[in-house]
Amino acid sequence: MASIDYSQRIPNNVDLSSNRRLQRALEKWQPRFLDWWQEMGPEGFQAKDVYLRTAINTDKGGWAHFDYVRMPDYRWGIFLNDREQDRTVGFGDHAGEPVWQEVPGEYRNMLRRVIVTQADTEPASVEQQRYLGATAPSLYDLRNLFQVNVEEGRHLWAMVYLLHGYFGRDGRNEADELLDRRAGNEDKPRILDAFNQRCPDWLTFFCFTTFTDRDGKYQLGALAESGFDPLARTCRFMLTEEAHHLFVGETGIGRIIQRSCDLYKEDPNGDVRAQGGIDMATIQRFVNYWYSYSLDLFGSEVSSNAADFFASGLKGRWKEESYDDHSALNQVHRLAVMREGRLVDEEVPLRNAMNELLRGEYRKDCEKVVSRWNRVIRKAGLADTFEIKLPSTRFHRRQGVYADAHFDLDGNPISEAEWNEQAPGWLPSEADRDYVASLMSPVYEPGKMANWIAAPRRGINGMPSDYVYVRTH
Ligand code: BYC
Ligand code: FE
Ligand code: FE
Repeated sequence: MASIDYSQRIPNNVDLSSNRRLQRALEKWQPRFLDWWQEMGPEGFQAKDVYLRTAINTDKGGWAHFDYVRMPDYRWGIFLNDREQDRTVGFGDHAGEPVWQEVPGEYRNMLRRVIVTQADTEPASVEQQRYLGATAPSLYDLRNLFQVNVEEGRHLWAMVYLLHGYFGRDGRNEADELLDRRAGNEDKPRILDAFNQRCPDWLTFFCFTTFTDRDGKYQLGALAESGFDPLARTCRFMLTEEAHHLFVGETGIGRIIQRSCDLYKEDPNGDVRAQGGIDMATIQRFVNYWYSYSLDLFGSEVSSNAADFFASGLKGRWKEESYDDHSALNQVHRLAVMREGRLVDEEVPLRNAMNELLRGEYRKDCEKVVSRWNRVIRKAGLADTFEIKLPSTRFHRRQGVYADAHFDLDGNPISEAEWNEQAPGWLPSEADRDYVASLMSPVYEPGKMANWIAAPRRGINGMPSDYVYVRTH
């Protein structure tokens, strides 16, 4: 069951050939996807051999096979984790009932919306990252970018399978629209804000894969709990792919910090920019920007949508099994809200605070990442000079209960005038972006690194660091 049938036009482990209607529908969507990939996927490298991993089965260890592949020949397919015997809904009003193998009619619209929202982010990120190949700091990084890109493409397949397989005609329409919207396009933007932001440089890319892909980890984790079993099973496998994206982000920023520390020590005045590196203050401003945009992806702190998702058994909490009570009724969550210009603590019913709970788990995870970055600084002997810090979850928010007010990095309310005065020191300025852009020249020589980033500790799949991860010519 877990092993994947690659003899089919659409590789899968769901016995697709036994459902001719679905197979035909997906085979009609496939060329549209490939057109989209050619048009909006990685620019300039479609004909190059890339050392990529492909899934061979969905078992825990050893699911990956590595080889040179041209990206358009990557075998995008449909891979679900195995079905669990006698699985029951783990939370909400249907806790204890058998999970659904078909869409429950009363929740159809809600479920479709969640799946479409999840799906929309996947192609969006590929679109945002499509020009980065032209400025890759090394072949190792170039390969990692493309690995992330093809897997986000596969995540789109994962969701489109659900739309085609379980939602009939409107599912097919949604699947088509997923290829029509465009990241950052004014007329047909992607659904969530972070996926309409520009990703023009590699500092941004590594912030995105650290913070925005990490929203993916937590959202997929919540959906992996779903009582709609096909969604739970597909998200579980997506999570195993996601881990690599987070690795790329965290180690990418870690290597920039490492290099920044080295250059700081080399320069007589500690001027990292004078040495062609990215100074810690700039890294911090990019972190502030992407962390806050990614916090927005969890939706409002107080949300009746979130309460409905939980009540219906469609979207659970992070590691739902770790809770004693799975109804989340007769409980409250305390949070600070703005009342007449001041922060006051209020209680909201726990079910309405599900977005905030998930955001809390996410924040804790981000803090661990930041402490690992600070370890790099400490090892360089610069702990007294530099520290990366996450801003308050109230800082620079566009969604939720803090969106209408201004807060400093510590989460204290400030006036609009104060905000306007301080924000340029807290968020990337045009000059920062121009400076970072000025460093972005490609390095395609095996084993060589751009000056602003340290070499990775090890290569991919046990390969040496000077391995030809992408055959650029
Ligand atoms: N931008 O009650 P509210 C990933 C909308 S990332 C724009 O606050 P709700 C990946 C919201 O849609 C994971 N609009 O929120 C990462 C609603 O609109 P409507 C993606 C936003 O519904 C990197 C209104 O505001 N997965 O996989 O409780 C690379 C009020 O809604 C935003 C998911 O998101 C925003 N940031 O929760 C590749 C999981 N936030 O309906 C991939 C599925 C909110 O009034 N999605 N709005 O028109 C969900 O579970 C929920 O839709 C959300 C929002 C958590 C996003
Ligand atoms: Fe994804
Ligand atoms: Fe991802």
